[in-house]
Amino acid sequence: MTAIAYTVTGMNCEHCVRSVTEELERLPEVASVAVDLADGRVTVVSEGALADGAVREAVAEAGFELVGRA
Ligand SMILES: [Cu+2]
Repeated sequence: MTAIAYTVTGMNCEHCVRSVTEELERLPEVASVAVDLADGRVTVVSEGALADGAVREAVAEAGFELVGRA
């Protein structure tokens, strides 16, 4: 298992958190997702390698922007 934290902008409520979490959980490699709303930090636990680009796309699909690794 690998945990990587990312900074995501635009989230401002629990609904945003749920949207981002659901999109990331669609990725087959993703085991779990934890979102710190106050810090805009999204921690993704994955099995094996997870491409930053795939995470960025999932976050964009939810309507938010991945700035980079936190
Ligand atoms: Cu929201």
